[in-house]
Amino acid sequence: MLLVLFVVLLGPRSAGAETGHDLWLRYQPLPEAVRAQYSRAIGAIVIPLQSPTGDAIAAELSRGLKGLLGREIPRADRIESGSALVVATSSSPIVAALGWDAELRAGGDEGFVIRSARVSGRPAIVVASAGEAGALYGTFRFLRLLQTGEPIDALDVADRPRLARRLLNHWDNLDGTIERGYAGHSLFWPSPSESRIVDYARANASIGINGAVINSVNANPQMLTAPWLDKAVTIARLLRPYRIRVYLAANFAAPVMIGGLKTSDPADAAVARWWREKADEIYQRIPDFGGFVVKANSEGQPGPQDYGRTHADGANLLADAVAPHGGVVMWRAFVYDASVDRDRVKRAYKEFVPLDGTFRANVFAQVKNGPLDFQPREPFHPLFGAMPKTPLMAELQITQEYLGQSTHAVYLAPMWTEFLNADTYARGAGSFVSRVVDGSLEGKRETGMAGVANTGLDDNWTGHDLAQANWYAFGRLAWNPSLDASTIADEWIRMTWSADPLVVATVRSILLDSREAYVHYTMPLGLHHLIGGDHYAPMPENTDPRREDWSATTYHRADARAIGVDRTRQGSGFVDQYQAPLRERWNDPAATPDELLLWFHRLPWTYRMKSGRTLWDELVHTYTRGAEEARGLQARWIGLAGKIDDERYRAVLARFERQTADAAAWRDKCLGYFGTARAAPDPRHLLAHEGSR
Ligand code: GCV
Repeated sequence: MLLVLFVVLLGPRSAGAETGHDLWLRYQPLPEAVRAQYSRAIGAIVIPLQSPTGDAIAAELSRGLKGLLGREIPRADRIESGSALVVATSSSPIVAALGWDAELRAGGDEGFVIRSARVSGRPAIVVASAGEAGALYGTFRFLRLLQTGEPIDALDVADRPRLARRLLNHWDNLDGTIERGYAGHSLFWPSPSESRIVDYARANASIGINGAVINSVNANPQMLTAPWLDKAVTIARLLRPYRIRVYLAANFAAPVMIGGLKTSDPADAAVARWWREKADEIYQRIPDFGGFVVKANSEGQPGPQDYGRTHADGANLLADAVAPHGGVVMWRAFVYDASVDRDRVKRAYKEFVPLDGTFRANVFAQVKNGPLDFQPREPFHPLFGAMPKTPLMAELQITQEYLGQSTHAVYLAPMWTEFLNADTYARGAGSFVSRVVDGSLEGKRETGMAGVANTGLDDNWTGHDLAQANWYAFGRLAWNPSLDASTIADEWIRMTWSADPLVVATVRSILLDSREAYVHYTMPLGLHHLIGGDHYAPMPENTDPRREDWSATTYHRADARAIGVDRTRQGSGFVDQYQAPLRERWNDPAATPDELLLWFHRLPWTYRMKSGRTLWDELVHTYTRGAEEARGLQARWIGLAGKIDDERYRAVLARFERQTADAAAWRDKCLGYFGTARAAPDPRHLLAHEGSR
């Protein structure tokens, strides 16, 4: 095991204002002693790769080493004297001579090794891969070793991604606005911001992201017309050296809306031809195009059901169009048609499970982590483990739509690892969601994870400086879903803030505690969707006139007697969408963990909790605790004054001040509302939910 060298950067950075633009690729000068040690090992750089990716590797190494070591490292064609860093693929004679061929082939095009070796009789560090993508990822991994102060004298690192498709989904509209975006306008639209896109690509490549859906799933059909495809071509050109493929969200009604056809019925031959020709046209312009994501028959979007066809009919139509080019279709399972079931969280399972086995091989069902909609806490989506014949792409939300947006510090890795480590029991104990997603449970080769991006044109990309950690963590987990939240946090902090142990420990503790604090002061004990249309402020009283399932009252049903939703067998029966023993466990309030209690159960205020408190007292306790925890996060941040740069310190502090105030507001609003419901029921409110019990 490598021992971490203590690299203490003394005091805050002095030169230049910190905007946060550099993310975790800041490449700040290392302490003198470490610099000297690293410099000895890297006398020259040898990169025998003549290609755009080779150029990107060279540029990154030059930038990174210059920043970290404070000097230019010369490029050389071969190792002549001293020691060198070599970045190469199997096709290079240097790598061929090392005899690593079989190992590199096994690691695939994206895998790599970083090893101390002897090349031409001289000491070298060799970053090698079967393919250029692996050489790129290995380069960033090597730079991370330096950034985090690891020793590099006896390197032996080998890694490869566990998932094949590691994508960001941008909900970017063609007018430049971003649906659920909280960090400025789009990088892509209405015109690509070219230099920002290159930096975006660098950041993504550094964490292994290899695809981007560049327009919103609420897809404007114009995206598939020539003027917009031209812009997609530009974006693809900028991303390509960094091995990031462009994908597009497609509007299912495009044949009618832009194609001049009378129908978009998937059974219509002219419609099939239209999609084939459209795919051919796209591939002609973007040869490495990844494929389509489709939101169909969901929240008003068109889809195959408009013609009496199934989701599989629709997905297969597009899948056949991209198949000759090696493309895929990611068909979203975010459907909640009210006619399917009274309980919204049951609907996707009811629609999709019967279709398992009917999708083409190049179709993913893209499934959100939870069955409702990116709430602060949900049980895992019951589709994981329930569609063994269909590749499932997990969809996580990096942008904090329901988690304080760009105002609250909420590190999402603990939430995502909770999801990935959940046991579906689909093939007995140990059938973790991560094993469904990485394909190992059912022997699947098509694997992937999509993250709804939190990036925008704000200087620091993500609005809140600490929200950069969520982008970083998503990439790391898509690469390896078994990583833990704390390890990821440490890497990110050292590269983004400082290696000062106090800073690392403080920021780590803030990050790791932040999600649970957020749950405590907003939606504890399994409560969910206590919001209005802005998805930010507390609004437990929200009764949406448009749809019952957009109301908050539907999801807590608080009255004088009880609170929560009965999803047991006596209630909506949602528990039975899970495998045994989960269904039995969650059917029984005594066996259900407190965190999910009111998700599955409707319980009287006097219900005795595991703590010995009544349910009402527990709710008071948890909201009060959450608001205190928010204040505690702020206090910990204040302890960093003078230890980090002033710009980011102040920017984050201002947000913590708002977060603390918001947390108190959540506590007061929710306890006030539930306290009133408990004491004096509003009869209209009771009537509204009578039928849904
Ligand atoms: C892109 C939620 C969000 C919508 C989003 C939708 C989806 O409902 O509030 O903004 O639409 O999820 O995932 O399709």
